[in-house]
Amino acid sequence: MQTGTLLRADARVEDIAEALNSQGYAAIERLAEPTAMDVIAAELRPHFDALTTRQRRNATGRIHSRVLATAPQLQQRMVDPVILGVMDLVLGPNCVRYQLSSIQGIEVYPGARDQGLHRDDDIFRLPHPHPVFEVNVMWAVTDFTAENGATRVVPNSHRWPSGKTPEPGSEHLAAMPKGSVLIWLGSTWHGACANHTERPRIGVYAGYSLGWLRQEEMMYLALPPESVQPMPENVQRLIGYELKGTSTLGWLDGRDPRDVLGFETTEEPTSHTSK
Ligand SMILES: O=C(O)CCC(=O)C(=O)O
Ligand SMILES: [Fe+2]
Repeated sequence: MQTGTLLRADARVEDIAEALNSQGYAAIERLAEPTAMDVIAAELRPHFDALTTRQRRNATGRIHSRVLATAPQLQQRMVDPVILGVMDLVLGPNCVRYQLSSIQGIEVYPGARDQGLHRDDDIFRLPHPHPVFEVNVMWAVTDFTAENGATRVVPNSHRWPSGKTPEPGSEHLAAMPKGSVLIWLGSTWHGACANHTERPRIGVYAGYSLGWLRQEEMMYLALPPESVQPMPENVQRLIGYELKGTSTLGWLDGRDPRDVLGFETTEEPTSHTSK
């Protein structure tokens, strides 16, 4: 399997977005410090350890958006300026505000087999090709290697019509050191590789989508107001605690939900597109 190219951490967001739009994915080497990933690994550890054997289906442990409440370093990665800069360019044109659709911590244990290739946005059952409404990222919390279950992606597959499936061996391997991030369009075929090593592979998946679309996870239940109140304002907003249109989309009792909940609004949102 061919190894995908890694962009440098100082790459321009325009160039990252261009790679993403043209080949369906982009990977950025060490966008975050490896030590930040160690902090995230520690934040997530109790949640992974609490999974029962039955929950570790296909030798993979999955924890969900709820973990964000007790993971300040993970919160920071969700609003990484480079990631938001890319989302501004790719999702921004089709919505007033975009949002976090779901988060998953994914621990691929030794012995896990190849995850089947799939398109994440097929949960919406829209025929392909279609305009981009979802963009996903995977932070490498441990190194991602050919042996331990790195994600593989099928270049250019985001343009394929429904029903066309990948040829074996056509994938690119997103091998990347800890702290790197893989970004792919919701329509790009991909999946985790098998883990042939003795150690788990840990990644954090985050889905971003247009602010007028239903979120994959029930975010207001996973992260209710009392758990979101202590978070930074831009994280609260990304979870969905804001108006998603210019006046009424996402309102509560006819008002901005932030005002109703007593959430402090210090500044007009600038970190992602506001039309
Ligand atoms: O764990 C990975 O590398 C990919 C996971 C994935 O694609 C998914 O769960 O939808
Ligand atoms: Fe996926």
